[in-house]
Amino acid sequence: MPSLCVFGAQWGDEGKGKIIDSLAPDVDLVVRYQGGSNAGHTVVADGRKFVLHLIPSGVLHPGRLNVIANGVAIDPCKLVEELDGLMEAGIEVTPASLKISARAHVIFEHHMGADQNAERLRGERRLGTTGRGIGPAYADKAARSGLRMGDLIDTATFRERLGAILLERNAQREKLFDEAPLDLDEQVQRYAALGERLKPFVCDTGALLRKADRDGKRLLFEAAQGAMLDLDHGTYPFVTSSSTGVGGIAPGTGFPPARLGPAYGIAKAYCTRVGEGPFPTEDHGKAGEDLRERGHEYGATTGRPRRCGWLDAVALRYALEFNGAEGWILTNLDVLSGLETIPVGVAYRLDGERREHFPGELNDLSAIEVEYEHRPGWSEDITACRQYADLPAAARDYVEWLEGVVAAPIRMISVGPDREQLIDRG
Ligand code: 2SA
Ligand code: MG
Repeated sequence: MPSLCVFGAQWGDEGKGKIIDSLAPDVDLVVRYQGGSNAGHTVVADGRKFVLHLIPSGVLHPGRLNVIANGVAIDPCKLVEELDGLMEAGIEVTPASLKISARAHVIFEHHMGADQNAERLRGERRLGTTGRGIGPAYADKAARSGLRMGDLIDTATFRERLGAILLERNAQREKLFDEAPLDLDEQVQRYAALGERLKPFVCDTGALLRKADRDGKRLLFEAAQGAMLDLDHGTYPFVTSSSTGVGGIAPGTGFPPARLGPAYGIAKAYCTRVGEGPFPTEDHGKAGEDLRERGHEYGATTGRPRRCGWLDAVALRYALEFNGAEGWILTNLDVLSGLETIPVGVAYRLDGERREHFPGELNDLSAIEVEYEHRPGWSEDITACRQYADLPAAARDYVEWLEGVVAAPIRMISVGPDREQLIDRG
């Protein structure tokens, strides 16, 4: 296995943290390549819960090299907080176990302000962002006016570069939002100190990854958010500002696409979405609320209650297809235990016509009706199952029926939050 990519095949929060953590012992490097501290990857190890935002989910396994590659938008404040939190919990993170790309863009306070102001301006049409400055930071990157980790740690030029940017941003803050300007001295002092702290971790991670590949090391690429939040292929404009699938790896790392190995999507046995935007199989009633409580569906970064509903086979098929997934990993199957029947969206109806393909247009998405199939449920607690054969027959039927509907094999099944609660189907 040269490399492996694991991505979210829904709207995020599919359980990527847990799956990456359980795959980490079999690889040498774990690489985050997009998104930023908007992500919340939860890992439960020996009863202890860790929520990772920027640091790859391989960090709990000693001996792995964790890489924050160039495609990640880094809030240095949050990164240092995360490092300190891990150290306090007894997880050692050193420049030998974590590398940060000098090319990764930096999220500053003005980006967070711009994100939150843009949401306020949008009013009813807000996107429901995490407010972490993601959109404005990636916009600056594309506009070629961003600063990168390499600039942050360059003490000779940092002040001048940030000064030029703040001049423009402060004018906007004052004129458009009647907000106090950010003080250059204070900002330079704060961010330069963060840069100083992070400097030992910063290097050319693209070169490092290519060399690791040449040396026969195994790489695991860890996506953040979900395929349906992909900037190009998701439900635009209700998306995040990066390429959340396999397509983001090459630009986000400098790793040659021809060297990429198989990709696996992760999907929950039901579906959630946090933030605004289309969610065809959303359940607005009691069943949706029950899913939220049983699955503890609250944002791992913002604490926002997640919208809940049923597995959408149309969207999932699309997500697996455009990412070229060889198979997928089914998570939170235990949350469905006790349901008499389990609804699954199998097709859409638009203008009276049956559709099995995910529409690209937002207008079409708001007009669709979902066709459901109701599968028989099971009443047993499945959280202690470790072999596929341990699952009740109805749960196995559900799994095998899903494989058929989505036309892709399910490689692993998660039956609880702990790293042990996993069924590997090989
Ligand atoms: P942003 O902040 O610009 O990326 O927001 C744009 C949309 O992307 C969604 N988004 C997410 N969706 C699910 N999970 C995410 N991470 C956190 C979590 C979210 C949280 O793990 O729970 O705590 O609220 C994540 N990050 C971004 C976001 O909701 C917008 O719809
Ligand atoms: Mg999450």
